[in-house]
Amino acid sequence: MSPSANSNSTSQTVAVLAGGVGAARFLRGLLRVRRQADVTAVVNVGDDFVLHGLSISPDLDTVTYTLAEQVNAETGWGRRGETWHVRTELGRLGGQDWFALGDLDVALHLFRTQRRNEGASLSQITRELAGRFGLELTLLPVSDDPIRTRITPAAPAEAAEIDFQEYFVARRHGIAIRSVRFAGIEAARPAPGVAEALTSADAVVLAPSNPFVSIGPVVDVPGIREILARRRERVVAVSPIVGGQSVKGPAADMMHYLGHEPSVVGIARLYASCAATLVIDHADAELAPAVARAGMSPVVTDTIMADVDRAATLATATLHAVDADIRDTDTTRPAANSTGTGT
Ligand code: FO1
Repeated sequence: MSPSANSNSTSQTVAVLAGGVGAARFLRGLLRVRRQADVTAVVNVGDDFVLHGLSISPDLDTVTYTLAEQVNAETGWGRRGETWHVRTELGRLGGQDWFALGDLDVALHLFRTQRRNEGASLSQITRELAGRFGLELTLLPVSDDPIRTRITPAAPAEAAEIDFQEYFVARRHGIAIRSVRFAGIEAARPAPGVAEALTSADAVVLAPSNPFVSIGPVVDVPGIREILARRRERVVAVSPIVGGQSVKGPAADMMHYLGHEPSVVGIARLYASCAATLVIDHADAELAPAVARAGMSPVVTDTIMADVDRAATLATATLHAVDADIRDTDTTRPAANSTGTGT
């Protein structure tokens, strides 16, 4: 824990809406400036699927491995120091090896699958796994109910609808898409603790994750968007788009295909109803007035998390942004196109 954790006046308890790699890196930085006990991560489960009969929750695992310093730093997912005997043998046998499951990772999926078969909920299993990886933050799947992200390709020759991992991994998110939906979400309830954390946190952060397939299946769980909208001044988003490009993954391409401007302004239009502040990179500073016109207070800072120190600096700027926004709301709110520095 950094010495700054207790020595500044910014929001103490923090809830983070999280996808995979970008969110995990943000959380790692956040835990340099906040105590684990003060942080709750509410994680996307739309990417979850069953392969070889195993229950796989990629975003929960990416967050767990990253915060436990066990992640493969190159890919951002999977285990550090992984071996691949199972996958190699599976390929030799002619089995499905398109989704890379390392040996250590397989053990975790076996554990989750066994516990599911015993009747444990995903949030209970996630708590057990977080404890076994030595984590003390509250790590929650957004829901214990099944939510599955499904993608409709744009080309009529393609299948009518494909599973998220088929789009993301098997097709390397390289195809044009027509739409995204979250099967099961209408009936899904927030997992125990999710609504409470989002209601009580001093600050709620939408991590720099894909707005459609990472943050979307979290905020679309019935009740979540309403909580955020009611506490909008306490909600801050970090843009996953820098200079019109995704920092990682297909966010910018998806914005284009789904009819949104692939820029921080497009992000502001998507998030304005449930977050008051948008943290954008210096590369997009000239778009700050347009972000303000789209309904979000822009804060310009360095958002590229090249290492954990920079992620910690971004986390600090993000928390300061919420508090600045609250102060502005309480007293004299600056003109809509003013640009904070985030420090
Ligand atoms: N992503 C890939 O691009 N290729 C893979 O083979 C792959 C395997 C994998 C195994 C376990 C796991 O927890 C994650 C894995 N990921 C892989 C990442 C993951 O599918 C995506 O990053 C997320 O679903 C998007 O957030």
